[in-house]
Amino acid sequence: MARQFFVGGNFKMNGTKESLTSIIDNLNKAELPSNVEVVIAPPAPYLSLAVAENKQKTVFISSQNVFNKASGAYTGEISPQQLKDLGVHWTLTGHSERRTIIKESDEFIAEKTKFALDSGVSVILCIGETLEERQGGITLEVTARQLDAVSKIVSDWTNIVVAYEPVWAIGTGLAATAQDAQDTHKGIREHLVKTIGAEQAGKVRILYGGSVNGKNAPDFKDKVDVDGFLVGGASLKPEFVDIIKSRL
Ligand code: G2H
Repeated sequence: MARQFFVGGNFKMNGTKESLTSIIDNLNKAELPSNVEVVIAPPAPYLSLAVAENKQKTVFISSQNVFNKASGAYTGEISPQQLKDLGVHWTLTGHSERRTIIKESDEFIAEKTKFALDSGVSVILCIGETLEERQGGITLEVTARQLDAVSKIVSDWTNIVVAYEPVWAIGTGLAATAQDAQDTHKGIREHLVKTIGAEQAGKVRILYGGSVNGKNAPDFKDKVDVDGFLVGGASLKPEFVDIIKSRL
Protein backbone atom coordinates (compact mmCIF):
# COMPACT_ATOMS: atom_id res chain seq x y z
CA MET A 1 0.00 0.00 0.00
CA ALA A 2 1.34 3.43 -0.96
CA ARG A 3 2.25 5.69 1.92
CA GLN A 4 0.60 9.13 1.85
CA PHE A 5 3.06 11.97 1.20
CA PHE A 6 3.45 14.06 4.37
CA VAL A 7 4.89 17.55 4.82
CA GLY A 8 5.49 18.99 8.28
CA GLY A 9 6.33 22.61 9.01
CA ASN A 10 8.25 23.18 12.22
CA PHE A 11 8.15 26.92 12.92
CA LYS A 12 10.42 26.48 15.99
CA MET A 13 10.54 29.58 18.26
CA ASN A 14 9.70 31.98 15.44
CA GLY A 15 6.84 34.28 14.59
CA THR A 16 4.37 36.78 15.93
CA LYS A 17 0.58 36.93 15.76
CA GLU A 18 0.93 38.96 12.61
CA SER A 19 3.54 36.87 10.80
CA LEU A 20 1.96 33.52 11.69
CA THR A 21 -1.47 34.72 10.59
CA SER A 22 0.04 35.70 7.28
CA ILE A 23 1.80 32.30 6.85
CA ILE A 24 -1.47 30.47 7.53
CA ASP A 25 -3.36 32.87 5.27
CA ASN A 26 -0.91 32.05 2.51
CA LEU A 27 -1.62 28.32 3.03
CA ASN A 28 -5.37 28.99 3.07
CA LYS A 29 -5.16 30.73 -0.30
CA ALA A 30 -3.05 28.01 -1.92
CA GLU A 31 -4.48 25.21 -4.01
CA LEU A 32 -3.06 22.34 -2.04
CA PRO A 33 -3.04 18.78 -3.41
CA SER A 34 -5.77 16.75 -1.71
CA ASN A 35 -3.48 13.72 -1.29
CA VAL A 36 -0.75 15.42 0.77
CA GLU A 37 -1.06 15.50 4.56
CA VAL A 38 0.30 18.78 5.92
CA VAL A 39 1.02 19.40 9.60
CA ILE A 40 2.28 22.74 10.90
CA ALA A 41 3.82 23.25 14.33
CA PRO A 42 3.71 26.85 15.54
CA PRO A 43 5.15 27.84 18.94
CA ALA A 44 2.83 26.84 21.82
CA PRO A 45 1.41 30.34 22.52
CA TYR A 46 0.06 30.44 18.96
CA LEU A 47 -1.55 26.99 18.77
CA SER A 48 -5.08 28.36 19.30
CA LEU A 49 -4.51 31.05 16.71
CA ALA A 50 -3.35 28.44 14.20
CA VAL A 51 -6.37 26.21 14.88
CA ALA A 52 -8.71 29.20 14.43
CA GLU A 53 -7.03 30.57 11.29
CA ASN A 54 -6.48 27.31 9.40
CA LYS A 55 -9.17 26.75 6.77
CA GLN A 56 -7.54 23.90 4.83
CA LYS A 57 -8.99 20.41 5.29
CA THR A 58 -5.62 18.75 4.62
CA VAL A 59 -3.68 20.95 7.06
CA PHE A 60 -3.44 19.96 10.72
CA ILE A 61 -1.84 21.68 13.69
CA SER A 62 0.91 20.20 15.84
CA SER A 63 2.62 21.08 19.08
CA GLN A 64 6.43 21.18 19.07
CA ASN A 65 6.55 19.48 22.45
CA VAL A 66 4.43 17.53 24.92
CA PHE A 67 4.78 16.17 28.48
CA ASN A 68 4.21 12.64 29.75
CA LYS A 69 1.54 13.53 32.33
CA ALA A 70 -2.08 14.66 31.96
CA SER A 71 -2.01 17.47 34.53
CA GLY A 72 -0.42 18.58 37.79
CA ALA A 73 2.50 20.50 39.21
CA TYR A 74 4.71 20.49 36.09
CA THR A 75 5.49 24.15 35.50
CA GLY A 76 5.81 25.12 31.88
CA GLU A 77 4.78 21.76 30.46
CA ILE A 78 1.92 20.94 28.06
CA SER A 79 -0.18 17.79 28.26
CA PRO A 80 -1.67 15.92 25.30
CA GLN A 81 -5.06 16.36 26.97
CA GLN A 82 -4.63 20.15 26.80
CA LEU A 83 -3.55 19.90 23.15
CA LYS A 84 -6.68 17.95 22.28
CA ASP A 85 -8.78 20.49 24.18
CA LEU A 86 -7.40 23.14 21.79
CA GLY A 87 -8.05 21.02 18.69
CA VAL A 88 -4.41 20.00 18.29
CA HIS A 89 -3.98 16.33 17.40
CA TRP A 90 -0.25 16.13 16.62
CA THR A 91 2.97 16.72 18.46
CA LEU A 92 6.67 16.51 17.66
CA THR A 93 8.88 14.54 20.02
CA GLY A 94 12.64 14.10 20.06
CA HIS A 95 13.62 17.05 17.92
CA SER A 96 17.41 17.29 18.00
CA GLU A 97 17.20 20.80 19.43
CA ARG A 98 15.39 19.33 22.45
CA ARG A 99 17.74 16.35 22.62
CA THR A 100 20.84 18.56 22.61
CA ILE A 101 19.83 21.91 24.14
CA ILE A 102 17.23 20.70 26.69
CA LYS A 103 19.10 17.38 27.17
CA GLU A 104 16.06 15.15 26.69
CA SER A 105 17.05 11.47 26.85
CA ASP A 106 15.95 8.69 24.50
CA GLU A 107 13.91 7.21 27.37
CA PHE A 108 12.12 10.47 28.25
CA ILE A 109 11.32 11.06 24.58
CA ALA A 110 9.96 7.53 24.35
CA GLU A 111 7.77 8.07 27.44
CA LYS A 112 6.39 11.31 26.02
CA THR A 113 5.75 9.60 22.69
CA LYS A 114 3.90 6.75 24.39
CA PHE A 115 1.81 9.05 26.57
CA ALA A 116 0.84 11.26 23.63
CA LEU A 117 -0.21 8.21 21.58
CA ASP A 118 -2.11 6.68 24.50
CA SER A 119 -3.90 10.03 24.90
CA GLY A 120 -4.94 10.14 21.24
CA VAL A 121 -2.31 12.58 19.92
CA SER A 122 -0.30 11.50 16.87
CA VAL A 123 3.47 11.90 16.97
CA ILE A 124 6.19 13.05 14.60
CA LEU A 125 9.16 11.29 16.21
CA CYS A 126 12.44 12.97 15.26
CA ILE A 127 15.69 11.03 15.13
CA GLY A 128 19.11 11.67 13.64
CA GLU A 129 22.84 11.62 14.14
CA THR A 130 25.39 14.38 14.77
CA LEU A 131 28.21 15.16 12.34
CA GLU A 132 30.68 13.36 14.61
CA GLU A 133 28.50 10.25 14.67
CA ARG A 134 28.12 10.34 10.89
CA GLN A 135 31.85 10.69 10.41
CA GLY A 136 32.30 7.78 12.83
CA GLY A 137 30.09 5.65 10.57
CA ILE A 138 27.48 4.99 13.27
CA THR A 139 24.44 6.77 11.77
CA LEU A 140 22.25 3.67 11.74
CA GLU A 141 23.36 2.62 15.22
CA VAL A 142 22.29 6.01 16.57
CA THR A 143 18.93 6.00 14.80
CA ALA A 144 18.36 2.38 15.90
CA ARG A 145 19.04 3.32 19.54
CA GLN A 146 16.64 6.28 19.32
CA LEU A 147 13.93 4.11 17.71
CA ASP A 148 14.46 1.18 20.07
CA ALA A 149 13.75 3.35 23.11
CA VAL A 150 10.28 3.88 21.62
CA SER A 151 9.64 0.37 20.25
CA LYS A 152 10.48 -1.05 23.69
CA ILE A 153 7.34 0.58 25.12
CA VAL A 154 5.15 1.28 22.05
CA SER A 155 3.87 -1.63 20.00
CA ASP A 156 1.34 0.14 17.75
CA TRP A 157 3.10 2.53 15.35
CA THR A 158 0.00 3.48 13.35
CA ASN A 159 0.03 7.06 14.60
CA ILE A 160 3.77 7.65 14.50
CA VAL A 161 5.54 9.40 11.64
CA VAL A 162 9.34 9.18 11.87
CA ALA A 163 11.37 12.25 10.86
CA TYR A 164 15.00 11.53 10.06
CA GLU A 165 16.92 14.75 10.61
CA PRO A 166 20.70 14.55 10.50
CA VAL A 167 21.82 17.20 12.98
CA TRP A 168 24.56 18.44 10.63
CA ALA A 169 21.92 19.31 8.02
CA ILE A 170 19.59 21.27 10.30
CA GLY A 171 19.39 24.99 9.56
CA THR A 172 22.86 24.86 7.98
CA GLY A 173 21.78 25.06 4.35
CA LEU A 174 23.65 21.75 3.95
CA ALA A 175 20.84 19.32 3.12
CA ALA A 176 21.70 15.64 2.82
CA THR A 177 21.63 14.52 -0.79
CA ALA A 178 18.48 12.72 -1.84
CA GLN A 179 20.52 9.51 -2.20
CA ASP A 180 22.05 9.91 1.29
CA ALA A 181 18.57 10.34 2.72
CA GLN A 182 17.25 7.33 0.77
CA ASP A 183 20.11 5.12 1.98
CA THR A 184 19.54 6.07 5.62
CA HIS A 185 15.75 5.82 5.35
CA LYS A 186 16.14 2.34 3.88
CA GLY A 187 18.36 1.36 6.81
CA ILE A 188 15.84 2.82 9.27
CA ARG A 189 13.00 0.88 7.66
CA GLU A 190 15.02 -2.34 7.67
CA HIS A 191 15.67 -1.85 11.36
CA LEU A 192 11.96 -1.24 11.99
CA VAL A 193 11.15 -4.48 10.14
CA LYS A 194 13.20 -6.29 12.79
CA THR A 195 11.70 -4.48 15.76
CA ILE A 196 8.04 -3.74 14.94
CA GLY A 197 7.51 -6.22 12.10
CA ALA A 198 7.37 -5.96 8.33
CA GLU A 199 3.72 -4.98 8.13
CA GLN A 200 3.99 -1.95 10.41
CA ALA A 201 7.43 -0.98 9.11
CA GLY A 202 6.07 -0.93 5.58
CA LYS A 203 3.39 1.54 6.59
CA VAL A 204 5.44 3.95 8.72
CA ARG A 205 6.16 7.19 6.94
CA ILE A 206 9.76 8.34 7.17
CA LEU A 207 10.29 12.05 6.53
CA TYR A 208 13.55 13.74 5.72
CA GLY A 209 14.35 16.98 7.59
CA GLY A 210 17.29 19.34 7.38
CA SER A 211 17.53 22.40 5.12
CA VAL A 212 14.70 21.29 2.82
CA ASN A 213 13.54 24.12 0.57
CA GLY A 214 11.47 24.76 -2.51
CA LYS A 215 14.44 24.11 -4.77
CA ASN A 216 15.81 20.84 -3.39
CA ALA A 217 12.49 19.16 -2.45
CA PRO A 218 11.84 17.79 -5.99
CA ASP A 219 15.25 16.00 -5.88
CA PHE A 220 13.76 13.50 -3.41
CA LYS A 221 10.79 12.71 -5.64
CA ASP A 222 11.84 9.24 -6.80
CA LYS A 223 13.32 8.09 -3.49
CA VAL A 224 11.09 5.23 -2.41
CA ASP A 225 11.73 5.45 1.32
CA VAL A 226 11.42 9.24 1.58
CA ASP A 227 7.73 9.73 2.38
CA GLY A 228 7.83 13.47 2.94
CA PHE A 229 9.64 16.24 4.74
CA LEU A 230 9.88 18.02 8.05
CA VAL A 231 10.70 21.59 7.12
CA GLY A 232 12.02 24.30 9.43
CA GLY A 233 13.18 27.62 8.00
CA ALA A 234 11.44 27.25 4.65
CA SER A 235 8.07 26.52 6.32
CA LEU A 236 7.99 30.20 7.34
CA LYS A 237 8.21 31.27 3.71
CA PRO A 238 5.85 31.10 0.73
CA GLU A 239 8.06 28.35 -0.76
CA PHE A 240 6.51 25.97 1.81
CA VAL A 241 3.66 25.61 -0.70
CA ASP A 242 6.18 24.55 -3.39
CA ILE A 243 7.47 21.85 -1.03
CA ILE A 244 3.93 20.60 -0.42
CA LYS A 245 3.47 20.42 -4.20
CA SER A 246 6.91 18.92 -4.90
CA ARG A 247 5.51 15.47 -5.72
CA LEU A 248 3.02 16.71 -8.35
C1 G2H B 1 15.26 20.48 11.03
C2 G2H B 1 14.36 21.28 10.19
C3 G2H B 1 12.94 21.21 10.74
P1 G2H B 1 15.52 23.29 8.87
O1 G2H B 1 15.23 20.94 12.37
O2 G2H B 1 12.69 20.33 11.80
O3 G2H B 1 14.80 22.62 10.17
O4 G2H B 1 14.64 22.95 7.68
O5 G2H B 1 15.55 24.77 9.14
O6 G2H B 1 16.87 22.69 8.73
